[in-house]
Amino acid sequence: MSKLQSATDLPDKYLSALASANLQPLWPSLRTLISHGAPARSSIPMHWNYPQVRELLIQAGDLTPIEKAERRVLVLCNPGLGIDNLQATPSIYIGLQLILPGEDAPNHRHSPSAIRLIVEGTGGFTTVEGERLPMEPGDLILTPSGLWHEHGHTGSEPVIWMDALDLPLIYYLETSQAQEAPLQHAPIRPDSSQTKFRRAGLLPYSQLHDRNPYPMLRYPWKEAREALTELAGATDRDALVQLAYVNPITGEECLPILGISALMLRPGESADLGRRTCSAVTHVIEGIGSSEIDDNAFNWNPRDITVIPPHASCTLHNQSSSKPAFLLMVDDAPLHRKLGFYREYR
Ligand code: 1HN
Repeated sequence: MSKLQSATDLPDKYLSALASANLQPLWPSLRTLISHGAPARSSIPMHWNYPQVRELLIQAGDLTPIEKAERRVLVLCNPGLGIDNLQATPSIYIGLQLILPGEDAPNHRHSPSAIRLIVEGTGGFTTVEGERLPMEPGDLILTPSGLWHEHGHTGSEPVIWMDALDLPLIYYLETSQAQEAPLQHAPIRPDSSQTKFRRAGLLPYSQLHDRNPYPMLRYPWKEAREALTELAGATDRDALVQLAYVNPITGEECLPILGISALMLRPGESADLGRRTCSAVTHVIEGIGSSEIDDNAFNWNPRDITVIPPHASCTLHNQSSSKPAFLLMVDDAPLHRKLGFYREYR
């Protein structure tokens, strides 16, 4: 592969003539833009200990009234991408959000899609398009692009959840926008995970011809944990125990860009995830362990959050020899699959 000319090899006069005409030569940047071998990468493996973030988030509860924040969130920023850019990975935004008893986070909708994973506390709820979704630790709640959503809290302790949004990408596309509306006082419907989609393999008959793109918005952890435990019993020791969260009607991923899955590591298990083209973020629902991501090793405890950059190698270890560990994974694999270059390799 021949070395290409760099900009400094060109006469200054020529370079300033190009710049004043809003032109750039391609060839000095070509090898970075389409890197041969591994892609150019700025994001780095990262890890946040939950107690440290929690302490600062609880302080925000004293410092910033909900009316002055709309959403009281601390954003987990990957320094490789510049901490002002609010990116955990190139495409994934991650925040930890606090709501205190009696507070309302007002109703709005926006073009980015969000998922929420409840981290601690009970009594919180999100209302999405008139459907009231209770928040119990470990539950997953979707607020897809364009759906009205608001949060409330009728319990007595702080409620904290992890938000994951496809915001970096939507913002980059210059199409991130929101609208506000009064709180949803309409009759509150119960959550469809408990009514219409109670069992895998059984659908309300009308859904065969009347398809809602986002039929189920809450995935209770109690059910996902049971399903993982059953799956572990039917999975070879050397295979991953992993469940994808999908649309119960189509079986496809829940959201267009972000993918969600839950992993169980059996006692003492090490799982080599290899390398994937996509980026990912893991959140520990239960258990203790460690993640080796390229040359970094992070020990984790419940509620910690770890970033796996695109193309990084990743091996997960459950450090308990008696208890399983459970991780939630958010990634941008659905987008990579749609773009036709999703790949897993070693
Ligand atoms: C948002 O709407 C929420 O609804 C949380 O709770 C975090 C981050 C960026 C943009 C919109 C929410 C957000 C957000």
